[in-house]
Amino acid sequence: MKITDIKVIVCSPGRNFVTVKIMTDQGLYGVGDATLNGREKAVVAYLEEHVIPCLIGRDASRIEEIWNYLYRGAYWRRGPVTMCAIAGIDTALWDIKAKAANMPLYQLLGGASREHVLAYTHAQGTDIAECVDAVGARLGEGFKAVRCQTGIPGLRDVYGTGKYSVTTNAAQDAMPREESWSTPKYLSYVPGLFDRVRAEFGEDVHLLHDTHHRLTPIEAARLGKDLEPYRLFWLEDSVAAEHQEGFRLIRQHTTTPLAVGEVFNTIWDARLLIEEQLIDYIRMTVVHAGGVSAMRRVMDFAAVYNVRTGCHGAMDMSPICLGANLHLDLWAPNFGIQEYSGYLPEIEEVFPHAWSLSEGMLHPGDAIGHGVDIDEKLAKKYPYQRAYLPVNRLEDGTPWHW
Ligand code: EZ4
Ligand code: CO
Repeated sequence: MKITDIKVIVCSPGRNFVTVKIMTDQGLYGVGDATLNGREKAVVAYLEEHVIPCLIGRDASRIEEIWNYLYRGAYWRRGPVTMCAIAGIDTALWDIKAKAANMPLYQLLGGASREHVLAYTHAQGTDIAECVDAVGARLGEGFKAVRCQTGIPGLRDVYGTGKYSVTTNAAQDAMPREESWSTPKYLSYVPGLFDRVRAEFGEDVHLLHDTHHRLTPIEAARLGKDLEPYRLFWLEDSVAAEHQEGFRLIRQHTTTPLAVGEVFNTIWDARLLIEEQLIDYIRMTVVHAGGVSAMRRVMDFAAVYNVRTGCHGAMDMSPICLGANLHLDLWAPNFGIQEYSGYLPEIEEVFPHAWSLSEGMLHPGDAIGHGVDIDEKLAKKYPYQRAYLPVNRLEDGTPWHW
């Protein structure tokens, strides 16, 4: 089966998405997500200028060979732009292979290990009281696991909260919006949130929290200890993980489970963390990891060390990425949880999908392939809009981790 054409489709049904569509001479086609939030056009150029010309006429069934050709052949390896481009191609090729086999993708991977996959969603508020109400609302929708984020008194626009929250709506800024941060204020306020949420909703609900890379290892260790009484499902991205060794210190001090990895692009970004069992959940996801082939390898490697999966699934991962990820989740022996922040209705219309959510559980569906498509005609109605993620500063103006 030969690749005859590859299209890169950019659309913005509330937020930008980059989609790869691969056509073959057998009439089968596949789609993959290549969205890199805030740097979308860099991936488009990488694909159109550098990747697609090399793939026309090739055998679409040789996924592993094409992955390695793109990864090793570029010489300049790794990095989010490269790996999102490879992911778009790889995911589309798996879609084609599963369609050719007349199977849902999870069957090709080895079949289902479970009936459905546990999802967690987001609750947020500008303060503790607002967040507690939001948790109640999410539980009312049937979710069994909720990520809780609160604003901090005295700080304007804190990550994951407020009306501009990138995690709960599609807010896109034409120029980078500035948020603010104070680690001392955060560390003294946040334990009170979990105290209130546990008091209100009891022990049955799984609670998660995202620190978005802002602490040092010793600060993360203190937060982990302070949160131990509330038995979190995980504490996410407590430190920036370029320095993987930093997790040794956190690990020595707290039994709060740790998750990291949504900004990782390759298995090597997580190697030490997994081998030394410094984390409990690996957050990598299909689009940023380099596709289904790469994500399967990460999941298997993690399984060897008792590290479970907790794949990134905020709104900027398109419904195609989520769909592909759900097939891996259903298969992975070491599945932990899947993030699901939900989508705007316009996004769901542009990306018709077989996956579904019921009572806080997700299932990829039994359509052949990965079960997600793009309505190209509808996508045309939503042209690309330049958009940035926010940036972050300490109160004295110092640029800080966002
Ligand atoms: O900030 O996907 O856990 N979820 C997150 C996300 C990320 C966005 C960045 O594009 O941290 O909300
Ligand atoms: Co996160």
